[in-house]
Amino acid sequence: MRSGDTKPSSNNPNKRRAFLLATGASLLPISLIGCGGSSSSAPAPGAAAAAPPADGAATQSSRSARVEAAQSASMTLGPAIVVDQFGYLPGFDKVAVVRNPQAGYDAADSFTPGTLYEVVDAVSNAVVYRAAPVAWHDGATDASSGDQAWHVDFSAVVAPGQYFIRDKMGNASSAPFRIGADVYRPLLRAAVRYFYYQRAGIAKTAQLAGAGWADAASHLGPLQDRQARLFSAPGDASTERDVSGGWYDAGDFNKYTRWHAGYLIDLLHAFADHPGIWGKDANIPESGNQHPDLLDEIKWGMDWLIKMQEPSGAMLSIAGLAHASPPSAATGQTLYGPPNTSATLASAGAFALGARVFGARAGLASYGNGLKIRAERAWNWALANPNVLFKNNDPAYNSQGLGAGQQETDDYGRLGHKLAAAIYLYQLTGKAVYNSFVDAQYRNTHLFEYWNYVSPFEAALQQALMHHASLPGATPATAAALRAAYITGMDGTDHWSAMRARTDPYLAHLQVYTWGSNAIKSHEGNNFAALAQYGLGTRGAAANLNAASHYLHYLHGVNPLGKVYLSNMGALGAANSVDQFYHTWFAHGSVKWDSVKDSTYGPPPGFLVGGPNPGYHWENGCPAVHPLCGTQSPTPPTGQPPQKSYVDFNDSWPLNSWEVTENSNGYQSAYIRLLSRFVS
Ligand SMILES: [Ca+2]
Ligand SMILES: [Ca+2]
Repeated sequence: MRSGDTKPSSNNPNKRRAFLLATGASLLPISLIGCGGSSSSAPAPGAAAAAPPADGAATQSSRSARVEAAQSASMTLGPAIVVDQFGYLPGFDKVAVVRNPQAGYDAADSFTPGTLYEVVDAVSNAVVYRAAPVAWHDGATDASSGDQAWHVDFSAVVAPGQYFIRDKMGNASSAPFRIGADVYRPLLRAAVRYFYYQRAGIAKTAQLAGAGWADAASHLGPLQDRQARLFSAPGDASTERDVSGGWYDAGDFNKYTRWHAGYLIDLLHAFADHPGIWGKDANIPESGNQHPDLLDEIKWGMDWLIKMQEPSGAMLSIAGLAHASPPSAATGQTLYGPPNTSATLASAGAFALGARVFGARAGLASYGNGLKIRAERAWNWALANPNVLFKNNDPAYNSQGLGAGQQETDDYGRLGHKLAAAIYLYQLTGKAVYNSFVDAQYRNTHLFEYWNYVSPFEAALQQALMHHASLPGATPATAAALRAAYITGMDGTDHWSAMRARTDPYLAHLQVYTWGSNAIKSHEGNNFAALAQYGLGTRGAAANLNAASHYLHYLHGVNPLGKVYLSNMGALGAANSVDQFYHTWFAHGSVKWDSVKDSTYGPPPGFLVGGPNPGYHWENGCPAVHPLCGTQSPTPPTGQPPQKSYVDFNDSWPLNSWEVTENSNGYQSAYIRLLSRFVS
């Protein structure tokens, strides 16, 4: 940190909030495509979005007819009792949340819990456990959710089976759920299969993708990914190069190098931390080979990153792709952006970590060695070219229309990527130069500059730093300082203090809800889990993993909507999962893919959506700018307590549903990392 800077007080919430929002804004991809693109006959504008969310009752599940019959008549806009709809691990905490809405779209609902709750075996109908609900914060209404809440702790139930929670007097029941050691394994498979659907440049066969989502290889036509040209020279064949493969970034199909490198690092950590849990049964093209399918998927992504590297070591910044539904129908030209330092530093880290992970696998040693050479080449180019910027979609760079989200970052962002690259390169090569860089720079991270504040918005950097502290060769003083800072930070206001105080009635506190809040929930779960992973602090692994598990349960239904924030999970046991979300392929108005309920197929299972976003707003200029605005900004998500700022909708401009529901490979990799900690 520059000496003489005036630092905000450590307990100044406004400064801290500004910091969070600023860092969040620089890290979250933003997708803006398809202005006015819907050709379908529009329903009453906004009508779909304004409709209440699906009843939490188990309408998709015939096996739970008994549960449905027991739903309280007084709750029509949402469930009264919310649980993890996939279930719980036997030895872990289990807390159902009972809710009485006070504010938000369901404020007209009310629920008064009875004095006795029962855990019921869904097969035998036997009551296996009884507990009294405990009022959250003496009956207060929580501002983040707009709800009064009660907790029913049934952690004592450990026998594998299928259950539901029943309010004996209130005539309400939860969705059914399982208890078992394997409850999350099918989810992990679905979450990994997400990346197969996101692949560019490969045919998705009916056998692998399912008949509803089969599609020819996308973006392989004339002047597309195999003949991509520099964005500023679209008519110049001499700039052509092959940028085929990789993954569509989110609901948009562009491929952003810096972000892509980050996805690879997250997935490589997930794989390397628990190498034995990954199946070979994901039903992807490589499911028949000797490698776990997640590793195959990572290699698919790594192969694309390789294509983006120039002989100098520099990394091309972005590939901008055409859009259509299905993806194979896109015929427009592919253009790429020039190299920039940030993408090159991020890729140096991904190549280095990949070199270690792939290099240790039988049959992939030479692939790993190639990645090692690429990592050092990228590092050296970035050292010699430390400030090469490129902003896509920016008039200052004459790059309007190239990509959607802004892949470029700032000085601090580059420092973070450089630190991560140095850490992974040091582990890979043992060269002192990388270790010295970490020693010289680690105190310039926000973890130190902001009084040991651990931020879920800086998960990738914090993850790299804790990884560094675990390396046998790390400088002892550096490793000790990193560990101490992280422990202090995680003890603080927004982490263990909030968990201990049950600041959030849904037990997954976030200081702020932003665009992509479900990713931030995943990161925060991973923040707690890192304490267990690296043996940090005094609480022990079980306590830290229990804390992390509440963030997983939030994403699986322990939230004010009682919603599983993954798409189309009815067949995998969810009573109420995401019906539709913003994605170019699974587009609003599509007869085949718009929604699970109203289309032939809907979207595939397993896509994590962005989540509640109180910053959502319809297009500036609405309602005058276009009839599709309707008369008011869709409510919800508009005008709600933060945790209720959500509805399943996928309307494009001018309703801009991407701010709430769009998926992202970054959200998905964070979720996979969290989920994998609970699969054995
Ligand atoms: Ca495989
Ligand atoms: Ca729709």
